[in-house]
Amino acid sequence: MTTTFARTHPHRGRTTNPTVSVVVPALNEEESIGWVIDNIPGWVSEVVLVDGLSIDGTELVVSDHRPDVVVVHQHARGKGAALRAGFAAASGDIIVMIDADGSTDPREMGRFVDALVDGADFVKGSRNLSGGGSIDFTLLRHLGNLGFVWAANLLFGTRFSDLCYGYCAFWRSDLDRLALTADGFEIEMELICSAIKAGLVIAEVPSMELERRAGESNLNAWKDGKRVLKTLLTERTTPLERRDHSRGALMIVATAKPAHGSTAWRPAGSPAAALEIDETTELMTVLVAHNANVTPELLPARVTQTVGALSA
Ligand SMILES: Nc1nc2c(ncn2[C@@H]2O[C@H](COP(=O)(O)OP(=O)(O)OP(=O)(O)O)[C@@H](O)[C@H]2O)c(=O)[nH]1
Ligand SMILES: [Mg+2]
Repeated sequence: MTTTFARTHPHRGRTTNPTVSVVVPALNEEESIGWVIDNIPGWVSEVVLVDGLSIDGTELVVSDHRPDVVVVHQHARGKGAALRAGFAAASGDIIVMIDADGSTDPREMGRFVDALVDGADFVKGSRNLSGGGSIDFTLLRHLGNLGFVWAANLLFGTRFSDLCYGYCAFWRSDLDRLALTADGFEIEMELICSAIKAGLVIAEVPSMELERRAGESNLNAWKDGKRVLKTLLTERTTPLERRDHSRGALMIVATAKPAHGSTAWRPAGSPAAALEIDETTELMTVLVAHNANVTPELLPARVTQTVGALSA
């Protein structure tokens, strides 16, 4: 395990016997998600699945394999929006993020949690430490990744061995300090840059990236690579306090999901747009968190309960 940065803030309310929430963003992963759910360790107290409006049976498979999974929906498209919604919904002391395609192995989770309990604030998996690796890297992605690691280390004076990997864990009490805003795959870069700037003690643990078990990749190496690069460069010069995360993470817990192919569930632009939901969806609970600019008037009449901060 390698550790970077000195702690600049005291531990707040940390326990040696923490509860753990696992957040899993999933977009059309019906063929892989069952394996992922089945391999989540028994000591995990909560699994939050963020369904990115899948048009396959992802949610059904999940509820078959683990009926107590908390399913939430995101307010904008993309892995970043999904993770932010999932983080806001999580209730455990520790949040672990993993992918739904089987490429991040849930059986490795213990080492992430152990590193946090041992004193780290933020733990990231590394495919380049001894004991780690990847059987999912293409040459282009591998070279791109090395470039990002080199550039980030240069810009931030760090000694990371890997970046842009979707296996991370942190204490939920630090979530607000991370002030996350990213909607797309650049969320992984934003997370690390935020953790650095927030002065968190960051540890790397070895991780073996597996092949996605089935289905289609959502990543476009060039397009998403450019977003990651932009995030890295912007992050170096923008203090955390200047980041506008007022749009916040808003997630919607529904009893039924919108009809397949529904256009009513739009990517966010305004909170009103985010809440424009399909007529077939029966909303039970809307969870609003992190200063989302949502007022009670914007909530549809069918919302029976709100949890979290409404900015009224
Ligand atoms: N909820 C949600 N999940 C998403 C979205 N985009 C990607 N994901 C999930 O995020 C995880 C990572 O996405 P992948 O498409 O596997 O991207 P990748 O791992 O970089 O690419 P591969 O190595 O080719 O699999 C997977 O679990 C996806 O299902 C989205 O818009 N919404
Ligand atoms: Mg993947």
